[in-house]
Amino acid sequence: MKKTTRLKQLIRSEEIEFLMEAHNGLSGKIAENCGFKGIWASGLTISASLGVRDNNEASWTQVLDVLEFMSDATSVPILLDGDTGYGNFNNARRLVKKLEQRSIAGVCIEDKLFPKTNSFIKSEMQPLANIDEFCGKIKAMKDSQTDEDFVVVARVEAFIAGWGLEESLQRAEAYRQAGADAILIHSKRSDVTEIDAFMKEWAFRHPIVIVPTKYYKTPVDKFEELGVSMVIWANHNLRSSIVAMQQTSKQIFEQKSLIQVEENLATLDDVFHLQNADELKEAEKKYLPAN
Ligand code: SPV
Ligand code: MG
Repeated sequence: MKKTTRLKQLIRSEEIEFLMEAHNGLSGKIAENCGFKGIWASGLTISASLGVRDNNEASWTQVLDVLEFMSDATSVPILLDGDTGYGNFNNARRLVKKLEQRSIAGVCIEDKLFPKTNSFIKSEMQPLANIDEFCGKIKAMKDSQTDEDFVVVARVEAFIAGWGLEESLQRAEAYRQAGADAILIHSKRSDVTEIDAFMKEWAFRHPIVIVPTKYYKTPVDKFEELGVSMVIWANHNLRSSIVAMQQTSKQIFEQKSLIQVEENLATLDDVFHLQNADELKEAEKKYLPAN
């Protein structure tokens, strides 16, 4: 089945589904090997892993290069965090074309202005996109996809920017009518109250995606009860790798020895396995001269 069709099915399925964050081919493979049915290519973690900020400092073609590795390394669908679409409707529809060429299953765009700022930094000062302009962007993206199952998720940042329920609902409904396949409603509260209120008013109109980074203490049962379609664990592979790398670097630096760290690391065989080294061994037998 096509990756696009798979993602569309996940979003529309009766059951709650989960996407795991990845930011390169390796983390994508790890997420897939653990059983995740789809991957969130996070703007925050791709930028952080490149050593830059989540302010569109990495160009969109640099992000595409990362995605190409991620897509080649995995077989589950990838939903790209496409920020604001990297410009106006014209930039966003060209993005769709380039994502389709790389077998990326869908893209999420948020209703802020380019260059964006991460939702958890100075969020109340962040200007939102004009609703009509954003709807035009969604329509242009949907009109330009050549695969009918390519997914466009529209992300509402109204709660993040300090607007209330009414503004969030108005935007979500406008984006639904513009043709978005799902709405991502984001909240920076440490409890689920905004999402709860939104879901009750929304009343199962269209699939809803959430990112519970800040309200992580809320059990998944609650999201199910509210009728959430998809949950994104948005940055946890990157954050866990930061802790692991900091500990390892520190230990090796201080001890000038590998003795203490060795047993806590993935083995080299683990690395070769993740790189699918065995396949190359087999191919060499088949394609290289025998002597
Ligand atoms: C990301 O993972 O880059 C996101 C989610 O957009 S958040 O960081 O919560 O804004
Ligand atoms: Mg992001």
